[in-house]
Formats: sequence, structure tokens, C-alpha cells
Amino acid sequence: MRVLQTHNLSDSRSERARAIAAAGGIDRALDAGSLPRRVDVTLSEAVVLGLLRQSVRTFLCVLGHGSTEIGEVLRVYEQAGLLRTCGVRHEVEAAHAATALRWVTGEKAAVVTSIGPGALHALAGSLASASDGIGVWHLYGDETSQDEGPNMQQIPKHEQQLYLRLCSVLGDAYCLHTPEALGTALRRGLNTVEHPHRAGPFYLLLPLNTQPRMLRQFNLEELPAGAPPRLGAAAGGDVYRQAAAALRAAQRVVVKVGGGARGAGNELLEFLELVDGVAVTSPLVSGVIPYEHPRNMTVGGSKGSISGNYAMEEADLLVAIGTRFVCQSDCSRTGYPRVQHVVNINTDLYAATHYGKTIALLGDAAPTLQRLIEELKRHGATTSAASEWFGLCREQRQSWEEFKAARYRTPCLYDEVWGEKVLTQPAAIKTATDWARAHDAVTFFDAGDVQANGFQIVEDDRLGRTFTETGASYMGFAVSALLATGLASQPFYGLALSGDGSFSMNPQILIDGVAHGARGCIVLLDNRRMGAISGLQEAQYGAAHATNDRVAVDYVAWARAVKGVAAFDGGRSLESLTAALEAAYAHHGLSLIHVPVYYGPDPLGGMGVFGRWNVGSWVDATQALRHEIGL
Ligand SMILES: Cc1ncc(C[n+]2csc(CCOP(=O)(O)OP(=O)(O)O)c2C)c(N)n1
Ligand SMILES: [Mg+2]
Repeated sequence: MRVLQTHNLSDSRSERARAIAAAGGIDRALDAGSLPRRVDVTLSEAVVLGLLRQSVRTFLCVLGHGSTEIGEVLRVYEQAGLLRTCGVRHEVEAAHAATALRWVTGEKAAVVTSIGPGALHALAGSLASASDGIGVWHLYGDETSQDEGPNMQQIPKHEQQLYLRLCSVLGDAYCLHTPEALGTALRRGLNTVEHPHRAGPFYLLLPLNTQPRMLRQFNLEELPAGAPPRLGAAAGGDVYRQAAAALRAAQRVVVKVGGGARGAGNELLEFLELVDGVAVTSPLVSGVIPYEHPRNMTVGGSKGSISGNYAMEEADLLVAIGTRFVCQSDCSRTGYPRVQHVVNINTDLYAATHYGKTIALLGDAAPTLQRLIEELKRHGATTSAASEWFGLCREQRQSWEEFKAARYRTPCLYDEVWGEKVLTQPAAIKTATDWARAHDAVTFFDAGDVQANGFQIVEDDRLGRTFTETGASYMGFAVSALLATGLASQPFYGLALSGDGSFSMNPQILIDGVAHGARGCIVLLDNRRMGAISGLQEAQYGAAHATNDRVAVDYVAWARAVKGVAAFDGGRSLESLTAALEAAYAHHGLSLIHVPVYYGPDPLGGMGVFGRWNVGSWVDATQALRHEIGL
């Protein structure tokens, strides 16, 4: 009897899936009448139908006893060609890959896990999408709603909804304890994942016992569609007049460009001219204005640049656009010691009013900038002639270029651990990113020195070349992101620049990348340690501790152990690295290049540190300065 029922269920399920596929989507099938408005479906199938209606067609899974029913729905719908399921080997990797897919291509994805440890892994991984504002669905198995006794793998406490509480701390979450609440749950998720200004992960918790519950005569029109609208330009006339007056009176304008300014590149260029300002860009929006632009001072902050930090130190007015002042970017609130006025454009009230002395423009970057530009012109602003401020900033930018060139002129240094001369990270990263630009490859950066050196080095002429996960700086993000190259409907070539520490966090990509058709290359910069932290320890306390080991690892053999991965030795010179990149590119799949790199005190081995940071032994001085500035 039970077997029969399951068969009937799967027959009607596959008929539905085929009808949707034949019509070209749920809405068309409903319009054509090939899909009835009211259907008998399990909650799991209704969830998948709801996600399909929102164009979520990629499901990254590590299934378990907590998600077999949804797995079965995915099997049937995949057979009909409606979606793609990718079983992977780690939930953190799944979360990163889904984030990368959305970030690079705009395509949506869902992470599906079991209850317990799998869900916790995925939740941890979602810190990246939460920090960088990327919309990703997370579907986790959850404890049963009838509470018959402890479920295996639930949090071992006699309390309700512990996973819901955990997830709700990190983002928006909903537990489908009552299947009929599905429409509301999916609308909340849609608003989070499609949020026009600050999207993030949405956690849909699926109790083990409600997943297979039958929804009789469920009305498919209850499944929500349609993304929430954008905020538009900041309202009001007074704030624009005040901002324009402050800008006209200022002598030294710095414009901090954050992730929220992603779509405002053209407005920014005009604005910079009108206010005689210079830009300091967040690594998140590398290329929002071209690297070569004379008013681009590049990155600033505690891992900034000579020019970016000069502009921050000397400015008397700060225009902050779509930025949330993470410690590294504003030197833990000491980044703008001379600023007398802040004009802050942001869609988030808290970010918009972060500093004192602020004129807050609560709105979308591009249309708000347009209105501010009009207001400035009404105040008589014209394209500025060469000013003293601009000249001084140009000189600093020149110094930064010379500083960089000196490093590129010395690509190899003797390294104690390797016992020979090896490439430096700056030289290897410069070569790899120039190569990526020439080959239209998308570059991902993993955490650590690799990431900091990376955003100091890249010379992006447009957005979309570099993706550096600076929000959470999650080790293993870049290598996992390569999975997105195999998932995207328009495939692209990815280059993941990763440290030995970061790669070791998520080596599953070697297997999953082959399984799901990734096309890209891991450039593994091996300094035999977690160099960024050793460096901090040495700078703060004079000695490194517990940030390296003595274990030699043959990464080329490790990669070659997986059939389908091509692995190369990047060698000890820029020529050998370039040759390895070409060889990797010729391989139609995933590859890995192992590059031994220098770690040590020689300043030519790194890109320098320029600002202040409220960590370790620097805390007292940084905090004292912050309060002295009082911004
Ligand atoms: C998952 C995770 N754990 C810990 C950290 C803290 N952390 C930041 S950088 C870093 C070391 C990175 O080492 P590696 O990837 O080898 O890069 P390197 O600094 O040596 O270039 C650590 C431990 C982190 N960012 N992410
Ligand atoms: Mg390392």
C-alpha cells in the first residue's frame, strides 16, 4: 500500500514537472491550463515550485536524513530539465559557490542541507553572503514540529526552535512548522534574497515531519513572484542644498566608494570633477572607475595605499557612498582625522548616519548623485581646473605607482623555508592578474596576505574582473567560488588566487569542480604558513606563534590525485608562472598551479601596511585617536 502511494505521488509529480517544462515555466503552464491552479503536493514540492517561480534553478546540496524528501523532488524536477542539482562535499563550499554564482552572474541558487552539522556548516558559510550583501537561499532540515523526543543532530537542549534562533541572528529566517504558511515564508525570502540594496542569505527551515506533508488543493497562485522595488533618489530639497553648500566650501574632498556605489560609475566620474574630489575605492568595487583614472587614489584603510591613505588623512570633507565603514577600510574610525563635514549617501539609515558632522542622503547612489550633481551646478560648480589638492593627490598616486614598480622589479627573494629564491606574492599576483585581464578571466581572491596584496595590486579597468570577498574574508571562498564557473548558464573562466592555508580549508573543490564541470585555475601561493597572521603577530608582538607548521605538502600530487584535474608547478620565475597559466588555460577543466612564494621581513616581499587598526597591541593608541578625532 505504501509503495503504491509513493508511486502515484511520483507519477503526478513527474507529470506536473513535464507540463511545466513543456510550457516553458510555471506561469505559462498555469496560463495554458496544462498545470491546474490547485494541486495536491507535498510541502517539499511546493517549496521547489515556489523557488522555480522565482527563477532559482541551481541547487547545491549535501543531503542527509533531514532532506531526503526535498532531494526526491529535485530528482524528479531535474529529470524534466527544470533545474540542476549538484551534490557537493562540503556545505561551506556550497554556500560560497552559490554566493559566487549570484555575485558574478546574477543567477540565483539554493543551498540544501540536512539537519544539524550540515546546516551549521552552511550557516557558517553564509557569513560571506551576509557580509557582502549577496542574496542566496539556504534550505535546512530541522527538528520535527511534533516534538516527539530529541531528533538526532538537533541542538541537545529542551527548547524550541534553536536553529531558527541561530539563523535569525545571521539573517532572516522562517521555519515551515505549518505547511500552509509557505506563501508568506517564500515572500519573506524573496524580499531578502532580492533586496535591491542589501540582499543576504535567507534561511528556510524545513522540519523533518512537514517536508512530506501533503498540501491538498494548494493554490499555486500563493507562490510569490516579483522583486521589491529600489528606493530611488534621497527625498527632500534641503539636504541637497546643504550638501552642495558644504561641498562648495570644502578645499579637499575625498569620496569613499563602497559596494553600494556599484551602479554609479558614470555619476561618480562627473561628480569627482565638479567637487574637485578624489576617490578611494573599496576592494568590493574594484574597477567602478578605471584604475588609470587620475582621480582614482585606489584603496585606503589599514591595508590601503600611499595615495588612498594620503587622501583620507588630509581631506576636509568626506563623501561616503554606499559604504559601511568596516574597520579595515576606515582605520577603525580614525581614517579621516581632518574631516569637518561628511556627506553620506546610503540606503541604510544606520550606515548613512554612522559618523558625526553628517548630512545624510538616504537613497540609492546613482539617482541621488544625479540630483546632487544638478544641485551643485545650480550652485555654480563647473569642471574643476588643476587645483592644489588634486596636484598633491596626483603626486601621492605617483609615489604609489613607484612603490609598486619597485616590487615588480624584484620578483624573487631568498626564502628561509624554501631554502632558495622564490617569487614574491606581489610579483606573482601582478603577473596572474595581468594575465587574467588579458584573457577575460574572472579573478577571485582568498583571504590573507593573498587578498590584501591582491586588492592593492589589481588594476581593473571595469567592474566584474575581480571578486574579493572582503566582507567576511572567509578562507576558502575563492577556491570554492570556482564551482560557479561550471554552474553559470554563460560559462566563464575563473582564476582563484589562494594561499596554502585557504586552499586547505576547502580542497573539496578539486573533486566537485571536476564533477560539475568547473573551468578555472587555482593559483596556490604557498608561503608555508598563514602569513597574514604571522605578519600581524610579528608586527605587534615581535614573534609568530601557531600560524605555521613544518609539514611539507605536495600540492601538485594532491591535485593530480583527482582524475580530471591538471596540475602544474608554477616554478620560481615570472616566465615559468606565465607558462603554467597558459598550460592551465589550455586544459578544459579545473587546474591547479603551485607557486612557492616568499615570506619574510624584506619590504619588497609585500605591499606594505599604511593605516591604523583597532586590534592586538595597537588597541589603546587607535582608540585614543578615535576619541580625539571624535567623528
Ligand atoms: C575561515 C577563516 N578562518 C580564519 C581566518 C583568519 N585568517 C585570516 S587570513 C588567515 C591566514 C591565511 O593564510 P593563507 O591562506 O595561507 O594566506 P597568506 O596570508 O599566507 O597569504 C587567517 C587564519 C579567516 N579569515 N577565515
Ligand atoms: Mg599562506
